[in-house]
Amino acid sequence: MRYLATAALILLTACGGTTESPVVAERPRNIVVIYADDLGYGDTSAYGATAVTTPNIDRIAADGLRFTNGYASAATCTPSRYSLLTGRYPFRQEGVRVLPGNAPLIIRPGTTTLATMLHDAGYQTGVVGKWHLGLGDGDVDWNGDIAPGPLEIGFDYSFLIPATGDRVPTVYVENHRVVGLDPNDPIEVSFGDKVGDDPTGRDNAELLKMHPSHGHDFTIVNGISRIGYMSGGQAARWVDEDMADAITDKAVDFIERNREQPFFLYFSFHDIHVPRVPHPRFVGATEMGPRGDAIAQLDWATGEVLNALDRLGLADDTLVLFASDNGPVVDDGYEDQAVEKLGDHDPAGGLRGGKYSAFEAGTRTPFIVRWPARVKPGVSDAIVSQTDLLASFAALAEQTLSEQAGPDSFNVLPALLGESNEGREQLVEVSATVALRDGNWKYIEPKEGRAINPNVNIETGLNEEPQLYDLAADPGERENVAGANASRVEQMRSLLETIRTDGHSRGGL
Ligand code: NG6
Ligand code: CA
Repeated sequence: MRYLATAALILLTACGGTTESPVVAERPRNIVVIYADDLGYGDTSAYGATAVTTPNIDRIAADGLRFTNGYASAATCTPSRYSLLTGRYPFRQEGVRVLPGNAPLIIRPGTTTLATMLHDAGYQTGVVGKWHLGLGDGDVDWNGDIAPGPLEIGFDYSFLIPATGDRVPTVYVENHRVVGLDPNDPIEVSFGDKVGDDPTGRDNAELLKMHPSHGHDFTIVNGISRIGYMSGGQAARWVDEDMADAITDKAVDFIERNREQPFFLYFSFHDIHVPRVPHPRFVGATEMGPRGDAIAQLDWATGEVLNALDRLGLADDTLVLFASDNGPVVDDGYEDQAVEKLGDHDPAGGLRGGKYSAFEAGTRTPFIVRWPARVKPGVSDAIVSQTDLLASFAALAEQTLSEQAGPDSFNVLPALLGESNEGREQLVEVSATVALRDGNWKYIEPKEGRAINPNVNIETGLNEEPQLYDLAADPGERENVAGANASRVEQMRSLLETIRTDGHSRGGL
């Protein structure tokens, strides 16, 4: 732990030298990234929701800096997580898209990641929860050592939901091993031909406690049919109702075990992704059914982390970042009454689109930074991206990044700390197409496709014509002003092209 003695001195002098003046931490003792899944810009009371209250997330916001222009790099999970860890836009590498449950690790060992960088800076690094970046280097054997994975890209500890709650294998992986696996009941997984003879949602709907609305009709585990086939590993299979408790316990354990030294925890929720099966104690927490109750559960888990930090006396000097991997979706493939019980709740908080969409709700998410020792509470309109964490936290931890590292990661530390209202000037938003935000202008690259994804009932933002929106005048992206601004459209089209072909967007590379 190091403190900026000069800053403290200046502060002491400026405050008249009273002994009560706080010492200004140069870098946080600990860093905790709390990452929600599919939580929309408007899904927490911190961002205006009234149909659900999120006292713990609101506590982070009340004591921290709440961003109104904080972004994930993409409108789906894998690409956003890839960018968060590598500081690279998803299109820099082939195959960075929503992955099947048996996909190989897509971040190659040797890549600079948030975890390698913070590990080098002296933090004990851990990831707990949803991974969805692939494991192994091809044909992963779930019965042996599962590698490479997080431990090969900078994490000292991992406890994972390997892909998603709705994809097999439905088991936890701790470091290199499936937890609780009986070697006499080996796991087999397939995203092609059927393996084993477990019942499936397609053939045995009578066994289901939650029915799919689209897809999700393969192997049934815990009364819920998933994406992909799985056999074996009965003793290791998770119980969805206990998942939030299981991962929260591991996250709190990690904090407790590392209380004596600096740590970086990446705590990645399953909630509020489908299947939404909160623990019975959260059932009925809201009037919105499982989707709302999953938000209540996620808020509870957030509170458990905050309480652990309080209990250990670490809260003041721990930087907590709360964000989500992409925007909201109501029906994402199971009949869980999310549509029927939505009522007046607007998961997108007034933005257009949602998960999968090129419109703002696809990538603009809750984004809150709390670090009591240094960050003053407030609200910031600066444009910041999760892609920026690598460069920004490197600056914070005084680590020098190599030339190749984080080619799209900008050091927006002053904005993250509330010391400046300037974040990024430009930002790329990845979905089924690509969009560029430049200041308050938003350009969406033309692409053929359906205007609405009928399964999830979300506007995709796809259009064969270029789209340009003035987010200052038209935050809901209602009026396409491309026609009246041909030169701006051309300039943004060409800038986007350059960002892609150059292989980097950060200057000086
Ligand atoms: C889709 C799934 C959806 C969800 C998504 C990934 C179907 C019909 N839909 O293919 O339920 O799993 O992938 O979500 O299978 S994400 O948040 O991990 O990107
Ligand atoms: Ca997601």
